[in-house]
Amino acid sequence: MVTKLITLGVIVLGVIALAQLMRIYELTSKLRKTGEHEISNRDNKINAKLWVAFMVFLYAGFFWLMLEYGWTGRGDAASVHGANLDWLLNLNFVIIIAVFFLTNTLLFMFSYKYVKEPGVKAFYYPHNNKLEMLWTVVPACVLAVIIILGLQSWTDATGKSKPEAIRVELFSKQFDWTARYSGEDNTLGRHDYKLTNDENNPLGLLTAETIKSAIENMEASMDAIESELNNDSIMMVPKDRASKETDLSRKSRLIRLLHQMEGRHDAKNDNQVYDDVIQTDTLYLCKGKEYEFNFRSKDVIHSAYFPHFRAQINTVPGMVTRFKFIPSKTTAEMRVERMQEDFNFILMCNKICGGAHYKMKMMVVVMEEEDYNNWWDAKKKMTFRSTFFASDDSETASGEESMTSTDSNALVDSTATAMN
Ligand SMILES: [Cu+2]
Repeated sequence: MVTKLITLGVIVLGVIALAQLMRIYELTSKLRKTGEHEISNRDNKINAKLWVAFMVFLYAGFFWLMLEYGWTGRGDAASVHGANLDWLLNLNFVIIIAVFFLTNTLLFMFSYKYVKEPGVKAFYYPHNNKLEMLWTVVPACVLAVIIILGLQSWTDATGKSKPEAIRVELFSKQFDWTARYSGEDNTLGRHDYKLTNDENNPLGLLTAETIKSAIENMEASMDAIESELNNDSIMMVPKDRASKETDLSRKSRLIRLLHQMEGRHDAKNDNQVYDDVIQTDTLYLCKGKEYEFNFRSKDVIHSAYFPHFRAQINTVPGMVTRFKFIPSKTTAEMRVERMQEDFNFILMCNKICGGAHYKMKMMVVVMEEEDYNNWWDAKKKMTFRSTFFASDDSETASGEESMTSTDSNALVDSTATAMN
């Protein structure tokens, strides 16, 4: 507190001192009978030279940054389309850098060359149509090329994926990612946010059973509220009572929608959901396989960012966004290439989405096909059904067993510990 006051005092006194200095300067120039606006020839020459010195300093800083951090500081891409995207980004950089040097050199050198000379009057040159045309048309053409190439890359990345592409959903919420592999049928089952339930349906997947369970949950919670409201022995302040009543009416609206959903539901596609596999913590990918990622968000807008694969897209509540890519390097290969033993690919949130945004990330491991198949063979038994809706059939046992056998993979093990 005291230091703050002292700092404030120093600042105030500094400002006053500066004002007094200005005043002295004004008075001396009055005594010398020269206006403050009259700058001496010597000062002009010094300023002109300082412009050039600043230009040299600016360019030296630019080259120093380039040498220190490397060309754009990204490293090589680890996806097939990433190479093309890097080419495009490099093209942008080349254009920007060329324009940067051209305009800055002109600016500083003109200030130096045309410094005010006594007796020389400035050349009055207000307008030139040809020049205007030139600096409008040339940038417009260059921009058009960049934009068209960029749009092409964008439609490539977000366009339709091949039928054999592996479909994976990435579900975002404050503050983590959950992956859902589409299972044996390679089709992601349907979902509806109204069915979301932390206990048995974190992703709001849509089947006859999940609807039934959602209705049961809703009925139970409505019963609890109703009995609280009707219990005379509980003293409740009017504000609490009102908020409970609002909650109850909201829930009764929701349960009507759930009943409608139940009536309309056709269970013949339920298996598309049941064989889906939910995976948290780490996303496992296979090198050389095309992946179609479908993104959803539970709460706010997040942004899925895979820096090494050069992919990023927003995840938006109420809609599914998509892109595809083919990983072209395994985690092990990247560790050798970057000479970094603990290197890991990462998926992170790239949109400030709340207090713990900074830790919203998921490790990504890319494996060779054989390793990947081993992992998947164990993992695919842990379906949505066996995890959450195991009925009397034997699926539960095999599901739980495979949970431990997954960890036998050496790479998976080492990367998991590295992440922690
Ligand atoms: Cu986020």
